Order: sequence, then C-alpha cells, then structure tokens
Amino acid sequence: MSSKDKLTMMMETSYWWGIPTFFRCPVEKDPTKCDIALVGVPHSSGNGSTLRDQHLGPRAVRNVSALARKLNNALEISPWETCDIVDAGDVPLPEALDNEKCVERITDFFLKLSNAGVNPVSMGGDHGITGGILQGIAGEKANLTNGKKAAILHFDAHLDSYHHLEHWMGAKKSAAHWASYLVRNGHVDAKKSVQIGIRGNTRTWDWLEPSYELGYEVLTKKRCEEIGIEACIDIINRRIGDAPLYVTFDLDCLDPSVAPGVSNPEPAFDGFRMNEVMKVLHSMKGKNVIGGDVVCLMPTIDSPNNITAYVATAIMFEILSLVAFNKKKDE
Ligand SMILES: [Mn+2]
Repeated sequence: MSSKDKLTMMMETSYWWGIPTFFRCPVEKDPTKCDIALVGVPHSSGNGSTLRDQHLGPRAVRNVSALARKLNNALEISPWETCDIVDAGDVPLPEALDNEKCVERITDFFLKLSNAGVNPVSMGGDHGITGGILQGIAGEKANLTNGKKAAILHFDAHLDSYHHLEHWMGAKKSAAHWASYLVRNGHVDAKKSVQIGIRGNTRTWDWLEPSYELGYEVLTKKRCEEIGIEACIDIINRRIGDAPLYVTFDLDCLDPSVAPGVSNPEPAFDGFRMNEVMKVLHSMKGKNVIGGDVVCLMPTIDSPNNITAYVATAIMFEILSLVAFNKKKDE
C-alpha cells in the first residue's frame, strides 16, 4: 500500500470524518446501475406497542458505519473492491404515520432495484419493513429470485407471524404480521426458512403454533442452547439449500447487554452473543444470498457510546459481505 493510500484509508475508516453515508459509500440517487444498494428505511409505524423512534436507525448507522469500511476477514473478501456498492439514500415515506401506505412505498422502491438486478441491504426501521421489501424482490414476478419464493433466515426474539390477529394496534401489515403474510401471499417459502433466537415469556401457551402452521422451522434460543450452535447451523444449511436467501436480523435477538438500544428488549432470558450470530452468518458463505436487513435499532435509548448502532453496523457489514461474495461467485 502506498503512503498516500495509507493516509486515505486512515481518514476513510474514521467514522467521525467527512460526510456520513453508509460505510462511506458514494451517494447514488438512481441506484439502478450498481451491484449492491444500501438503503435506509426510516419506518416506525409498524410496531405500535413499543417505543417508536426506529425511523432514526438509518441516520445512527450512517454516523458510525465508516469504521466498518474494512476487509471481511472471516469471508476472506473485500466487498468494496468486489462489488460496486452505493448508499441509495432513504425510502421516501411521506405518509410516515400510515403503516399500510409506507409498506406500499417500500415495495415500490425495492421492486425498482430488483427489476434492475440490484441487490439491497437495508437498515430499518421497525420489522414491518421486511414485508414491504420482500413483496418487491421475492416471488413469482421477482427478478432477483428468478421468479422463486425466497428462503429467509430470520434472527429475532419474536416470531412476527401473528396471523390470528387482524391488526396490531391498527397496523395490518405490521411488524408482528410480515412473517405470516409473506408466506401466505407467495413471497417466502416457509419450508425452506428458519426463525432463530426466539425467546421470552409469552402471551399464550401455543405461541409457536402460528409459525408451525405456516411451515417454518423455529429454533428457539432455549433449543439453540440445548443442541448447540453447530447443530443449529446444520439444520439451517439443510433447510435453505440453494434457494434464494434473504437474511433479516432483528437486533432484539441479541442479549440486552450486547444491544441495549432495541425496541422490544427481552431481558428475562439470555439473548445471543455476537460470536454466536457471527458463526451462523459466516456459515451462509456461498449460499445464494440476495439481500437482507437489520431492524429495530432505537438510537434514542442507545448507550452514550452508541454501542447498538455499532452492533447494527457490524451485522449489516456481514450481510452485505455475504451478498458481495455471492455476486462474485456468479461471475
Ligand atoms: Mn422482529
């Protein structure tokens, strides 16, 4: 590396230097010509039961994410050199308080990316965004999945598949519904998908039933502890196979001591540590990863050193690296 390159690298990985974009990527208002679009989805009307500052997540991650503009040692890839990656800005949500209208806007935005063959990695926003995104990029008419349903690897403390309720506090395609209607409407193949990290005391005894009815494999946090993370990885690998894979990561699957700034903390049972979720994410190397998202960051209750924003950045980096590795594989 030349001495000029070393000086550039020093500044570009200092998060506090320069103009904040995702991972210091160039801003591209028309992101249809890049390989991977990093998208902010500042949506917070899909989760009415909790604190509602999740729309501030993209800004918080832009503020710190330059520090993660590095090599991915585990995947042995430099995503920045492998793919053309841009900051595609935020999905415009002028009806921010109307969840249904926002989900439609999100779908329109991601449909355009999908039609252009651009793979999205997004920062939310509440978990309602995943419904909007996958309506645009997965299923019969979707370019990014070649008309197939997507498999999802869903990290979460909660199932988000409550189809027995017509709405959640007024929101229909809500943060509690997306994992259900995406299956019923033909965007996600539950039989190839896994929900992992589910924990907490529940409202009903049959709390896992909605997901089993849809066909999901559910690896509760308790079961992960019983069988070990390597056995979980085996189950996930076999189930997903070579299906187009979308990774959705709700930060509340992590322990509150690891990620305190989340909307629905579950403190009664230990959540994942970073090394556990990293093992699972790294094991997806070589899978047909078409995109992903990180959701439920609550910057207004994060610790003063922004630890949850750093954690969200680290997870987003792994997902975009998996997508970059997959794109490189196809060349
Ligand atoms: Mn969730």
